[in-house]
Amino acid sequence: MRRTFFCIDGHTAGNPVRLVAGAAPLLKGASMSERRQDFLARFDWIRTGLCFEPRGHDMMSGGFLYPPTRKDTDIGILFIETSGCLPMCGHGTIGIVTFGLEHGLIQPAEPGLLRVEVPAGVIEIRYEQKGDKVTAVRITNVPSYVAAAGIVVDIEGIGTLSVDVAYGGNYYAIIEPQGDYRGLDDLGAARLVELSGRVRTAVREVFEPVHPLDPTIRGVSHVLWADAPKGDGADGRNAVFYGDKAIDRSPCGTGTSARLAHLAAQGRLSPGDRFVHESYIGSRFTGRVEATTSLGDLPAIIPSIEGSAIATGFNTIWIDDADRFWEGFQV
Ligand code: PYC
Repeated sequence: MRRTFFCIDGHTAGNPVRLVAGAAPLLKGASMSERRQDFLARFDWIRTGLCFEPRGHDMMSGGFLYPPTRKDTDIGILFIETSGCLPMCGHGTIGIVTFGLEHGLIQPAEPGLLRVEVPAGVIEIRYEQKGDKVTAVRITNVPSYVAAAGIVVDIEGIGTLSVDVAYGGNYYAIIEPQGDYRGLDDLGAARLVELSGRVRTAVREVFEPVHPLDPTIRGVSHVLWADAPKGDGADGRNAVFYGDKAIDRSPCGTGTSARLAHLAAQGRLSPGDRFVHESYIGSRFTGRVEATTSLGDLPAIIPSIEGSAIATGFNTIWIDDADRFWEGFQV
């Protein structure tokens, strides 16, 4: 049997986005969070087939558009990525919304504004369009908060680190320069990948964050190495690790949201403050602390992130069970 997926490929600030515009499976569930669980249980081969080698690579991510389950939203997004189906993905949303608008797959009721249902909740999008090009997308993201501070882990190859855990749509282990972590330029990408895997395992052994309103969102999935900015006009730099081998080429939307919550909790940012975040390759998102709020009993912020995406082409991909690697593979 062969299944054909019509995709629009591109990138947001350098990180890949594959919008799967055809052949989205029909999902069960009364919310995008429930549909995410259904997809993982019954259709995960689509994710691995489209994201893993030989059709994808270590950084591959993207998503499907769905009719939303809520009347107060315009569209739903289900994210796919090498590590699973993320509750929320910032660079993915910027790419999916850009390609969807540019190719007529999203028809907004009010130009410039969209409310989008994602597994992590409802986000608001404001975008700018010039002719047929979407030039900027700003996401007002889900409430973001610090789940733990000062978790001490001993990591082979870099020693003792104090790690904080913050949520911005996914849970991040955040590491500021300290001890033998002197900054990103001190560690090459290969070392970052190796150390990040160890950090994530060590943190998972001692702490499992659980989202106060949706217990299906749990556990540290990403590692964010924070650093001082490199370029003029930026406020910070990061390298975000996800999956098993990926360093985000973008400044990472949910990572930037988690970092904003982290800096706000430490009194280093206040509502209204902007924070220009540079990625490992020097691309940028503009973050902002929009407001303070609460999540369950916990203090939280509403962050926004702004960036842009570029479509690079159409890609019609087959998954054929005559292919030994129909489900994809990772090495
Ligand atoms: O932009 O939120 C993001 C993201 C998550 C994983 C990779 N990028």
